[in-house]
Amino acid sequence: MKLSKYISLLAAILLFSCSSDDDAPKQINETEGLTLVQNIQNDQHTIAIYTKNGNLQQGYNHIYFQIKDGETLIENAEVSWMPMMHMTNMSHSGPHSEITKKADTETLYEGYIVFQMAENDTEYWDLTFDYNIDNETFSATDIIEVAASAKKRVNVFTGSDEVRYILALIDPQDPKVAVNDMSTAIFKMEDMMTFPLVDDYQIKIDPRMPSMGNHGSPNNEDLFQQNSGEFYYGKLSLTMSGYWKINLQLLNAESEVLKGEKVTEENAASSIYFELEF
Ligand SMILES: [Cu+2]
Repeated sequence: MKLSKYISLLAAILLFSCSSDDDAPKQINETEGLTLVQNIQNDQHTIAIYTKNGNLQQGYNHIYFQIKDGETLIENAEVSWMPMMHMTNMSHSGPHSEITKKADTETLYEGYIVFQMAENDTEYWDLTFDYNIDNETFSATDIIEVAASAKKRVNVFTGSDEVRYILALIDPQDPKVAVNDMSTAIFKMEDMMTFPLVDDYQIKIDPRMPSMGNHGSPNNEDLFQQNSGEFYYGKLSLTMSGYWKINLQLLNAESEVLKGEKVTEENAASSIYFELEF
């Protein structure tokens, strides 16, 4: 912090601490800008789940929640969660992060879940929270609604290495006519419950507009990982609004193509892709 800023902050603190009736507890709304998805309850607590748009959908979801004991918001819970899809002949989980407290908040927990499938008439997801508050353990489970996404945001496929992969679009959430920051996550399906992030791969991108002669765009940058255990980042150039197909190729650490094809005169699209429309 710059010295001048520090001094004005100090002045502000002095000014406020001198004012007489400042004893009321601070009412900070840490869920501002978020929309309630639903509450999951047990005998003791209500877990209020939030996202930006108030929905959960197939693909990557950044999820926030608060744990309430009556009107009190719990600040010191240690939480893990488990999404489960109950299909007619088996159950499986999906890629999900650890839970952390959102930076600069007291009561807001956050993480992400990638739902690789949407619910349907007979198959559904539920979400379990297991948590610990002052050495007491609790659990809460309920069914959640996971709608199909209108545009393709997640690819599930077997690579040429016979490994099952889940490739999810994270950004851009709000694409612009510009060179957009793009990010994705790649997970390996180890078993029905275990989906570790994959390191040291590469994702080639080729955005095209199928409705306009399948033209592309300049200045795209393929996606790489900066550090292991992280997402993959690159640049996505969108030269006009409308429907874009982001053709993908997944390459391993040896730069061997595991899945996806180059777009050519003869081949209009890759077998793995994301879709955007804006
Ligand atoms: Cu499923």
